[in-house]
Amino acid sequence: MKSLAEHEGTMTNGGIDVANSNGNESNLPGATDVDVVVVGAGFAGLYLLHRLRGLGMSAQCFETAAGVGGTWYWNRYPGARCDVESIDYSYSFDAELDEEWRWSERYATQPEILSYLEHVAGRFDLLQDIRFSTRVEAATWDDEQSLWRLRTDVGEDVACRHYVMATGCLSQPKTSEIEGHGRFGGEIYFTSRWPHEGVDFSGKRVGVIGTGSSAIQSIPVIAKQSKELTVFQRTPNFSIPARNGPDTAEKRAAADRDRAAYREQARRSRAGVPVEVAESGAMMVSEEERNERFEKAWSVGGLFATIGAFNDMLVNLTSNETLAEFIRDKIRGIVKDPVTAEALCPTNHPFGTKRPCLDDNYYDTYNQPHVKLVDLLKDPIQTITETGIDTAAVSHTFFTIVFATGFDAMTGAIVSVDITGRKGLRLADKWAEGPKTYLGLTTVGFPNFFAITGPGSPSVLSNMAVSIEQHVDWVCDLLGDLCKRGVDTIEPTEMAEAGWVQHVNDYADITLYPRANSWYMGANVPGKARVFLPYVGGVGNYRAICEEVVEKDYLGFTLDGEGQRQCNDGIIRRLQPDVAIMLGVMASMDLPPLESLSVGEARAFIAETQKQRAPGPDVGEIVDGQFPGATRDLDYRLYRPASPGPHPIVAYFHGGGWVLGGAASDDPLCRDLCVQSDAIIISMDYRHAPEERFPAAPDDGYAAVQWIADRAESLGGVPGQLAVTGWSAGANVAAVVCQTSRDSQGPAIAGQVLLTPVTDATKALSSKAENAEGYVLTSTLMDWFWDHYADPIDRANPKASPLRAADLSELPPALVVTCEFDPLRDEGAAYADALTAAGVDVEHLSARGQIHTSIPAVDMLRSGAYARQAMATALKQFFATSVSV
Ligand code: NA7
Repeated sequence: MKSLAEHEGTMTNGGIDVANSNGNESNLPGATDVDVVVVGAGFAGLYLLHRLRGLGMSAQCFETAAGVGGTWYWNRYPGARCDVESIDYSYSFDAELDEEWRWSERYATQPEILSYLEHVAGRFDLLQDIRFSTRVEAATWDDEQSLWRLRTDVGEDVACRHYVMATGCLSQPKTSEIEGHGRFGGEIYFTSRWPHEGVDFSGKRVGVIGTGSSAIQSIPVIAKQSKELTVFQRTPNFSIPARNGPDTAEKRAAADRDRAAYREQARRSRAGVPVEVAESGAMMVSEEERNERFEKAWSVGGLFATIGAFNDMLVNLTSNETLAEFIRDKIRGIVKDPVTAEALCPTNHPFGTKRPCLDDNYYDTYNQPHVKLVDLLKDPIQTITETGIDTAAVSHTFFTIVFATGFDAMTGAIVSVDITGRKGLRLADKWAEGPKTYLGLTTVGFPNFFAITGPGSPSVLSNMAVSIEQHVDWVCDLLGDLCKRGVDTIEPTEMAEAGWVQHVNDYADITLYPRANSWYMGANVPGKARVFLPYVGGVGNYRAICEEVVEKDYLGFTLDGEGQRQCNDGIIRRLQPDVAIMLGVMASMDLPPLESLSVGEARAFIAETQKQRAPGPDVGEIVDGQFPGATRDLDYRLYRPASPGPHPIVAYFHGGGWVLGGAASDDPLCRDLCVQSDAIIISMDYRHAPEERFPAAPDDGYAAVQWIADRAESLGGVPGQLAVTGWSAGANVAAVVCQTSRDSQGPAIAGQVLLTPVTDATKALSSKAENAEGYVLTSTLMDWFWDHYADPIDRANPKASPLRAADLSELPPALVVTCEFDPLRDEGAAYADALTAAGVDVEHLSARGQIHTSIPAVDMLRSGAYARQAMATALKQFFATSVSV
């Protein structure tokens, strides 16, 4: 290994030769010692060095440890293994390496993984560029010279153009917050910093604190040696049998058949592992089939078989609970003492929202007479003493205490270096309320700084080997490109970063993950911001995003070089993630545009798709009936809450462009509104175009509210407590009904909730052009609806375009919901503004990232739940302030 000071001759600096430097010379203006400094010599650091060398860039790696391996250097505790199969958890960048290295087990042990990494370091001659036993303590951006100045713990200063933290996600041990930590007179070990010579537990009384992965792997091994073992458990964890052994023949065959294709499949997969993706949710099959699939997953073992048994484990609480209970039953079946078994059963978080563990006889270990579990929820630790651990009830005496208490995950290692960016901004301060990154790779204020598998990237929710390679490739391709272009600095923009942070949170929020106090949420470290740290959108999807950023010429980045500056500002993902997934599925189905069908075909198509939808939540009662419309009888469907009545009544008008749909077509939304508002929802049909054109629909709508008002009591309602709501064309009907009722001294309407209403056919508002295509309701489809519904001359009539009414005063209070990617967005917003200007009490909810059809998709799109909740809340408020008669 050559030290920096020993380097001679010239080095490249972004393609420009500069004098090499050492010591003080590195402080010469603009002089860099190396192009890139890499911190960490684990999986990421090693591959980085290899790639940078290939680019002809000079690089220096600093590593605190005395050898390569990163987390696999430090985590040497007994039983330490990876929880991803080794066939997958290995490099793919070199076909020969991939071919020549054979793992001895399905899940390799820590020594085997470490020897693999040592082999890689030797095979690619990487050691010469790594400075071991050297920690980077501080890094400061020199804005004048556009370079980073680093200081190591041996007092060395290094200047570099680019600075890459390859420090891993789980490498900074969590400091112990347990009182009395320093007092213990016996042996203390941390699973994350295990002695190289190993630990002999023979004949000893041992206490283990923690029941995460490290504990669950080491406890069965420690139990074999120790005289007595006491495990202190704060939160029981789900653990699945690893079923370790040789690779399964099936897996080996799949990998060997076409290794390149196998690796590519992993890169485009959800978690970085090529597995079959289940197509159904757990509640879509019978209980028998569900249990069969769980049994199969249990017998195969491993994380992916279990989590992948159904496609909704991490988004649907009911589905998740079936698996959670299946595992709890397994625990009860294995552990003989019922009190211990029950204490080991996790109940405070859904399966998978804390990292599930893989074990080798973990639960069975508690059947051994010398192994005991202390349930800290019942008997918490008070202090560590000179001789052991005092809980509230018992003084435990130990010879050895093992801390398996985890890590300051994802951000801990990065901010443990004192990193200062532009204008003296410290990264630790910037991230105090939670990390803010663009793509999990870069952060505003810190030019030329990259974090491999940083917060906001798939990282710990994926096979790290795949995610590391992807990040390293992305960074190195970028550096090569910047070098060619003569760009000196790259930095994300505020807008891009804020958009990415939002997208990461949006994704987390449609899953169950935020429900657990996990290290994914930063919840294991006292005082750490509670923010979901990794990106849950999946490895393949994330890779496509990173590729798109480059295709769009570094969207969201500012690039600066001599005489050049480029900034393609923007946000890479703005749609709500579940909406984007739904649009992707629809696109893959290659459905015909509705407007290309005849009206009959379009109605049949909609009816068919509705049959395939889940119904939405249960209500107390559903009654179908008929009411007299303006000219003939029409259908209604009444949804009654389960709570005792009488209830206020809401007349609901369905969507469908005055052409499609019926009283039952918005069933899930009506059920949801009924449950959440505790009101009777009556979905009132109206005559449809083209058979019965304008003004048939609003005339029927008005007849509907008159009919309800006349018999509110017999319908189970509270007389005088009547509101209207509707979606799209139905919201248009609802808005017109309010105007008609005002003008005709009709029934008093307590309020109107208008979801993405049609309000004006005549104005060319920008949302029509912006969202003309791609978001289900296209501008051509809207034109098709209008053409069927109303002659051009009628469209300016306020009964067709309520925004054109001469007077909007004295109308009922309103909630108007508009969606960002909806051609109708601006006309809904204009109606809200016009109502406000007329003195009406209006709330306008602008739903970010939503499309015209997404809020009613109760059964599919969780991201719209808050808007549905707001609609129900508005209804409740209308009734709370209205006067019953
Ligand atoms: P984890 O999974 O964070 O587990 C740490 C365990 O230590 C967990 O059971 C914690 O309980 C427990 N803990 C932490 N602090 C305390 C205190 N003060 N008192 C009692 N118990 C405590 O870390 P691991 O090293 O096991 O695994 C990390 C990852 O590495 C793993 O997920 C795999 O991806 C590989 P808590 O749950 O916080 O109540």
